[in-house]
Amino acid sequence: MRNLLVTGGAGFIGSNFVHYVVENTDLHVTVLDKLTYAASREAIESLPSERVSLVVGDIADAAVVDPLVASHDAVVHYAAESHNDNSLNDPSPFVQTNIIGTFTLLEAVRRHGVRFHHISTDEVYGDLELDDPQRFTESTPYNPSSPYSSTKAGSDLLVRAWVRSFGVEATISNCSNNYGPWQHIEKFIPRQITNLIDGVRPKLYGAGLNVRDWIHADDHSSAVMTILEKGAIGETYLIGADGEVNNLDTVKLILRLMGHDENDFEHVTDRAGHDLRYAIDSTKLRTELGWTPRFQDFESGMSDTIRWYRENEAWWRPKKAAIEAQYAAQGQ
Ligand code: NAD
Ligand code: TDX
Repeated sequence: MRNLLVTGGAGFIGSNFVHYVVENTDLHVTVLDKLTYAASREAIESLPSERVSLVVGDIADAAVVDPLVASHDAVVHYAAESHNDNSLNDPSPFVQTNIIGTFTLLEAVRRHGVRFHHISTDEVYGDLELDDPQRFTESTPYNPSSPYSSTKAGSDLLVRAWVRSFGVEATISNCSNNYGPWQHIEKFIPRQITNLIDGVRPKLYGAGLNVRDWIHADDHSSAVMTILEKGAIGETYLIGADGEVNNLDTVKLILRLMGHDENDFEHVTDRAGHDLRYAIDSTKLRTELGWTPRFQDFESGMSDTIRWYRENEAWWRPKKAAIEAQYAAQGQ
């Protein structure tokens, strides 16, 4: 394997993976990214041009995808519409990119016999009760709740069928909630950090008892590289770092680390169909492939993330007013 095609490599997690590949391997990376509102060209432009090149294009455009796939040894597929709240306002780009885009890539890897790794989410499994002793495993039945998670579930099922019916050499990973640098400020953690920088109180959906299983984006990248190198074709691996925290405690942690009273937040309109709890059991990845996460301390990972948003205001500032206006229109 010498050349990787990374779709969505200008997004939050994809760009982190591109950095990981450059720092830890000799591989060349081609990023295929449509540069939607969620992309950051800046996230990858500091990387050496002899290691990373960017092709601006749509994963649902077969004329772009086919020759690119043909000239690479493996595809790592991050590109997606990724925000649940947006999917409630307009599901259409989610169906187009997450389902038709994945289908287009699968047809190309089928035609050219190229290795494929599909990036997905724990949200395909629906949600858990707060006191459920079981966490999600690779055999949990699919039960997605939102337009976003249902289109990710649809894309996972396409990958499984292309493996079984056409012998495509693919693996799938379903990861829990990521945090870290370059996450779009529409998402929970960066939204609250940038609100506080602006002197605005954090906004908690509903009572804030919803639990998310946080993992640092760097750990997601090391897990994906492990699966690419050692994963068994046709297998699914769940990626998680035992990071369950409810939203209320997360907001209190951010407030405390940024020097505010822990109770200085406000409750806002809840998300429709809001999943209660996600929790990943990553035993298979750890025991079969020997992966372990590096970031085990949420508080220090959060401190680093807060520092990053303080130091990179020039990147997020131009997006902030429009995002907040959109949320305000929804009572959020
Ligand atoms: P993101 O929204 O930050 O980035 C998505 C990237 O995909 C952007 O650069 C965007 O321009 C690109 N893109 C969108 N549509 C495209 C298209 N049609 N053609 C080409 N490029 C396109 O998303 P993220 O949070 O980095 O998530 C990346 C992947 O990881 C997604 O597949 C998502 O489902 C999955 N995932 C995310 C999380 C999380 O916590 N954010 C957790 C588990 C899995
Ligand atoms: O302002 C907010 N207040 C709030 O309480 C926002 C934006 C969110 N929330 C809540 C909703 C969720 O319970 O915080 C939690 C996290 O919200 P998001 O950052 O929107 O993430 P989530 O919906 O959990 O999905 C994320 O993890 C799984 C990613 O966006 C998905 O791409 C990934 O698949």
